[in-house]
Amino acid sequence: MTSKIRFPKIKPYSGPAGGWGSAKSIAEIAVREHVTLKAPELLSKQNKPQGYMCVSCAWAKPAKPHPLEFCENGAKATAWEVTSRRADRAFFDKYTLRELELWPDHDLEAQGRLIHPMRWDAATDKYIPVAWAAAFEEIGRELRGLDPHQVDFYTSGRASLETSYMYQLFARMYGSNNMPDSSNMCHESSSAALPESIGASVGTAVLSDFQNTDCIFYIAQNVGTSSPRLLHDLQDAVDRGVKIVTFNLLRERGLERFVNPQSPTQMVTGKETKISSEYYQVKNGGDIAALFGVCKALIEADDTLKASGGSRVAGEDAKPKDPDNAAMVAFAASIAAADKLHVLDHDFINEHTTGFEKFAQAARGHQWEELERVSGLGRDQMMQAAATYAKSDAVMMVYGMGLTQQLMGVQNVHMVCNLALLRGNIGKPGANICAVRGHSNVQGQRTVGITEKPGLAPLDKLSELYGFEPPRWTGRSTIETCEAIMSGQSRGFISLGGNFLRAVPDTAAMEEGWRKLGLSVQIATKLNRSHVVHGEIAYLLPCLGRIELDEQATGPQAVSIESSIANFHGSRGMTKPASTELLSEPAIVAGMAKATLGETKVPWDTWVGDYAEIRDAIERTYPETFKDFNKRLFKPGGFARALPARERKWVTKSGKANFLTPERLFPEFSTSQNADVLHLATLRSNDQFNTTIYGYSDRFRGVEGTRKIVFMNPEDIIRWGFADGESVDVTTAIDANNVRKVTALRIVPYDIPKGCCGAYYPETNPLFPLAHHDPKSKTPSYKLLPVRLSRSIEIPHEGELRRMTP
Ligand SMILES: Nc1nc2c(c(=O)[nH]1)N[C@H]1C(S)=C(S)[C@@H](COP(=O)(O)OP(=O)(O)OC[C@H]3O[C@@H](n4cnc5c(=O)[nH]c(N)nc54)[C@H](O)[C@@H]3O)O[C@H]1N2
Ligand SMILES: Nc1nc2c(c(=O)[nH]1)N[C@H]1C(S)=C(S)[C@@H](COP(=O)(O)OP(=O)(O)OC[C@H]3O[C@@H](n4cnc5c(=O)[nH]c(N)nc54)[C@H](O)[C@@H]3O)O[C@H]1N2
Ligand SMILES: [Mo]
Repeated sequence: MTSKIRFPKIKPYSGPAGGWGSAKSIAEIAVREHVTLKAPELLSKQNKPQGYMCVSCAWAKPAKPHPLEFCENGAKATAWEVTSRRADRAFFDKYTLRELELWPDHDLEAQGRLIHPMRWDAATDKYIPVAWAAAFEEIGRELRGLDPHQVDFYTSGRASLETSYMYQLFARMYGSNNMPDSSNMCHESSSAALPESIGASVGTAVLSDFQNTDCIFYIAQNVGTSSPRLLHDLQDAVDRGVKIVTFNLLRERGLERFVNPQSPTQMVTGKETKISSEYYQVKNGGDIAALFGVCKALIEADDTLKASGGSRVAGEDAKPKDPDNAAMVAFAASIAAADKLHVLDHDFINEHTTGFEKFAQAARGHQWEELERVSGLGRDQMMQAAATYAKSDAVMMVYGMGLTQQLMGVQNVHMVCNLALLRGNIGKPGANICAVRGHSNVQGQRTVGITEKPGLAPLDKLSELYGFEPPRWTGRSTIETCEAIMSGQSRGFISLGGNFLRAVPDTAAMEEGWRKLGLSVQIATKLNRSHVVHGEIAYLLPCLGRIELDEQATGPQAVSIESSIANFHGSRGMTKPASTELLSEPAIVAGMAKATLGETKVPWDTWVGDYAEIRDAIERTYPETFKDFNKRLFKPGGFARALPARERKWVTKSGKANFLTPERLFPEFSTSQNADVLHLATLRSNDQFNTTIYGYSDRFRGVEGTRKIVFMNPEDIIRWGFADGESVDVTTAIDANNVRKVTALRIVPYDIPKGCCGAYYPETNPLFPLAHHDPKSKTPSYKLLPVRLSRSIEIPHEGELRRMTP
């Protein structure tokens, strides 16, 4: 292929999400990956019972799927995996790793599938093929030479339940609980907050809630790009008259309007579905204030009604904060008329919750001016959202990374629960919390024991089943692993998928520590930066992808995953593997385990020969959750995991659902004295899956040909004397002694609240200090970082140079 320079093209996108733009994009990627012929047949099996489960996002797979149960981004992910491109021997012969270090993420992965196991050769600085047995032997020897505290076992959320179960067992039998996971950077704030609030470790929503709901609060999630199949559920809901109340930093196209590419009528007529009935553009980090505003309106309306003798509040004597306030009286009256006087569900609050009074006092205490300043929303907007909420019987709370990747991520999630609890919106049809998960099996990995927290894994059971003493110490999560790598405490890093070095914060500094690892082992499908920067002994072990046929001793195997709504699904690979030299992930884990641990009670070979045996082992370990696992593997719609909170059984310390009052509205650092500080949120384009950059087109945001941009409010651009298209350097405005900088981003004027800016992940990850994370969940604050912009001496990026080799 010839070199191609694509100059950036930046202009607002006027089309809907979905529609012909989506169809065209799918066609383009199929051509690009040379998979045109097999694509249509393959895609018809995506997310279907007896088919394969999409390798992109974790959204639910319905029991009655659409004829084509995939989206534009799912199709891209499929094409990217079944591509006919190969990163083959000739490629690795040609380039040293130092040369490959200069390549952009896109170009590394675009070489295609990895096809041989390889070891880094110091003399030539190249990856050269190695036999699997020799690789396992050396990895085992090296691991045995290390203290288990010095080794980290990372998992990216794609690996199956079967692989993940084997992997955690291997790590624990080796003696380590150091199991950092992509989830630590993702929904860990949910995993920390939901158990405290409602005694569930995951969201409580089921698919049928979308059919029974009256209103959906849609917070901080970009449905059109990150989980497009969910748009079908939203579209159906809108068609039934359901209100969608959106809180987002940006006006995301998928949350505005949608043309269903699978509806011939919509495609031909171009009829669009308007998704959000109310759209609130909140400042990043402003959700606690925004939701407090909604809660305050409800609580004070309830107070007002009570004061006027119109309500029935049991055993409680709250005074309206501002009884003379005509606006509140009118507001209360307007809701009460619709709602037969029940602004709050006091029966639910009394029977099922603790902490209401403290929370209500806090809500009354926050002044509207303060809530407006922090959230960026007007009082009237928060009251409007409150009115819509109060007039709806069953309300769902759907949310994503804009809430979890925050310094106050855990409290953000508490706040979502608080709002739900005010009107009993948990554990009834059409209500519930829906945490939209990212990677296709990230939730399931936790369910089968991938965790650094010994208290969350069934250690006694593992000990009983496999006759070993599992480590009881608390292992490292992602941030702690980064610290250990930087300080040299971590000596060995095993990676089950993912691209750790690009996904974590402070990437430039991290790379220096990473090079000092004694051993780095990467199990992967495609080449990425975490492979070209490497430890002293480095292995790159290529594995089968989920879509590929996995033949073992007893025949073709299936694997399983858990979706966003806690349903388990079997998945059958179907395409011819990219190479005969690939091993499956279970086989690679077993190979390393045997070589490291020697003789154990675990029948590794039997498991690899028949994955049903692994599922039996999972069932023995978790008899309730995985009852009849093999029998139910292909149940249409999946089989559900029991979640007591769905039945209003609260597995919390208090035995109730808890109102948990955020200690403040906004994290500690203050912007008021720092007039020149902007708050950066990192974003995904419509043409990437995490660190996998499919291409340079963010269609919905009108950016084509480059990712080196920063979205700014037009007034901010003028106020600071910048110009549209100008090149700026971005520095972190936290620690003056340790300046982190990303250079030459092109300014793109955008509909984003003043004081906020947006830029792409992972290009801006060098800006994030490791310490800039939620203290409880340790989730990096990727959606809120104070930064400064200055004119750059480098010219603005002229589009990405694509250096594709033939
Ligand atoms: N195509 C595609 N699909 C994906 C992925 C991908 O990269 N590409 N990644 C997968 C993974 S691992 C994950 S975790 C999910 C991520 O999916 P999402 O949860 O959608 O995460 P993001 O795309 O990072 O952005 C979330 C949204 O939050 C908004 N936002 C930012 N800050 C704030 C804030 O402070 N408040 C509010 N209210 N909104 C804010 C942004 O404008 C954006 O619309 O998607 C999964 N699916
Ligand atoms: N600034 C910023 N940083 C972020 C985020 C953000 O929003 N902003 N989001 C965070 C989030 S939510 C997440 S989940 C993390 C993602 O972090 P990771 O999960 O570590 O990263 P991915 O980009 O998903 O990993 C891509 C690589 O996975 C490998 N791979 C793909 N398929 C398979 C497979 O089937 N098996 C194996 N073994 N390997 C495979 C390929 O080699 C590919 O290069 O990033 C986090 N980092
Ligand atoms: Mo994620």
